[in-house]
Amino acid sequence: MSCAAKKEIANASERTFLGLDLSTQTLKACILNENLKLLKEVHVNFDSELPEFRTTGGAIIDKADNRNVTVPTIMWVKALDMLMDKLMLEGVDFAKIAAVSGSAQQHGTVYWQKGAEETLKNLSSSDFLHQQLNSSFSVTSSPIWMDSSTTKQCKQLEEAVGGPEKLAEITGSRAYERFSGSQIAKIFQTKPEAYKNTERISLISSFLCSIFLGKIAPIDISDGSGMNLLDIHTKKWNQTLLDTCGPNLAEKLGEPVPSYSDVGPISKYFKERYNFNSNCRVIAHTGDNPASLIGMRLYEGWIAVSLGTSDTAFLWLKEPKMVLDGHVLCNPLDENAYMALLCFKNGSLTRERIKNKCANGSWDIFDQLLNSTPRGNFGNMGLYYDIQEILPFLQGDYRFTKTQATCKFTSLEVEVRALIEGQFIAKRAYAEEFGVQVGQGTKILATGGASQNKGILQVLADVFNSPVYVFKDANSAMVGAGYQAKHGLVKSSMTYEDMISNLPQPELACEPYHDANEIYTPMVERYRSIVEDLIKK
Ligand code: ADP
Ligand code: XUL
Repeated sequence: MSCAAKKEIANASERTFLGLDLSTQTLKACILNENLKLLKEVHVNFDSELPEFRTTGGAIIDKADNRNVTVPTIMWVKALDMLMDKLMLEGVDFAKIAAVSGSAQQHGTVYWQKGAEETLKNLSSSDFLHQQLNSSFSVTSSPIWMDSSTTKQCKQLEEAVGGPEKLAEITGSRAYERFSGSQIAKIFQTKPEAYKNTERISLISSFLCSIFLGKIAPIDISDGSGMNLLDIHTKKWNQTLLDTCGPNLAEKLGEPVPSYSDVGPISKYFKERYNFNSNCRVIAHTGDNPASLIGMRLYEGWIAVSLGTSDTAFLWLKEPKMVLDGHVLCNPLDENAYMALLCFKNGSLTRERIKNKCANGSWDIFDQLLNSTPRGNFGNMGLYYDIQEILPFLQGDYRFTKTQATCKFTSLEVEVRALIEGQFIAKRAYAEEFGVQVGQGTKILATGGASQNKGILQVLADVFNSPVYVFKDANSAMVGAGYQAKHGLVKSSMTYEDMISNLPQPELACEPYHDANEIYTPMVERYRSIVEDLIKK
């Protein structure tokens, strides 16, 4: 037994928790203390710190067919090596970490080559992870959530169970191109040899967990419900759907587990290389949206709006609700509950494009332009989809004056407001399908990179006719993973509510103007009819 193995983790008041978020553009990590206070935070940006992989916004979009979007899996491993070194440089005492959990961009899949689990178990602590895992992937580029190349496989999944409604009833969603089931089916159909050589398939979250665990980690039920394969009622894989994707898939996926499960001790590699304690536990990792739900401590009556690379909106659901536009996922905190999720692909990167075009690349100028136009934008509306959008399934820019379609707005400030209003009007329209009634005591909790922008938050408050709140520690997915690390460890003696009861409350950022409802309710109606017409074309 090594020295580290003999050591007890420091007493409860000194122990810490490690939370990670492998998001689209960065890998982030934080250290929380026993009271869940943020002690340290580090990150690795993929584009700027790992330029050899040539990603843009953390992804590689195929030039010949922009529906194919992937990431070299080994880039994430290399980013983890760098992240661990940064934590070390920050003086983190790894021996005090009592538990680790993580979150990751949802839906993307990792294909472990035959023999990879053996490699994971026997990693040498004197070398970097990326040097040792370089040939562990049977498919070297992981398809990620931005991919939309699997329309054919989506149809096959829906047909297998009797149509989109039936699939949504079973799995919480009709078939979506980025969901893992159709992505796995595409790999089986287009790279049968690679599929055959695949020992296990992980989600990006369970892949990250596997590295900490030193063996293949189970998929958690919350991220697992973003695959179109899991029965969200029984929390088991649906065999018909597995069979539609490829042979022996149950074996390759392994049994799903509740999101707060303690899945084992930290691996030998981390003990030897970083001096983690033998008693440090690894808690299942989950998707970034479920982790954000944990980090934002959502109560009933709240809607979370995350403004990251993708924009998402989510809420706690007591019961599943069948909708065709949107998703129902298993809840990461409570096995009997669910969460509703809406995802919009064209979030921050589209805002950045319009900022570069209209505001000289400056968020300050962008805000000045936004604030110089009135609510309702003189009746102008814009829909901007740089890449194939999910809700609605459209691509391209669409501009409308009060009366008709137009190819150009009269000024830069009108364009800026049209973008931001259009993005939030869409969120409200789809949220209403989940039964959300805006302005009826609803409160919005904003997070993600763009939630630091007051001008953008004011439009959010107005469109939803609801106050908008933010947390000081903006990265809710990373912090949520840290909370889950503690929750997974202490759940038998303490409820999640008790665990978070002393944390600071969210702060009010903006309130809606008195005329907000009058202006935006008709615009939501107009948005619905514009989208209906565009989809028919
Ligand atoms: P992800 O977790 O998906 O990688 P983040 O939540 O970290 O993304 O958000 C990153 C995005 O935040 C950037 O792409 C950037 O466009 C946006 N952002 C950063 N600062 C601002 C700002 N002041 N106003 C609007 N957007 C911002
Ligand atoms: C959710 C989705 C994205 C990713 C990346 O369905 O596709 O939000 O999780 O953040």
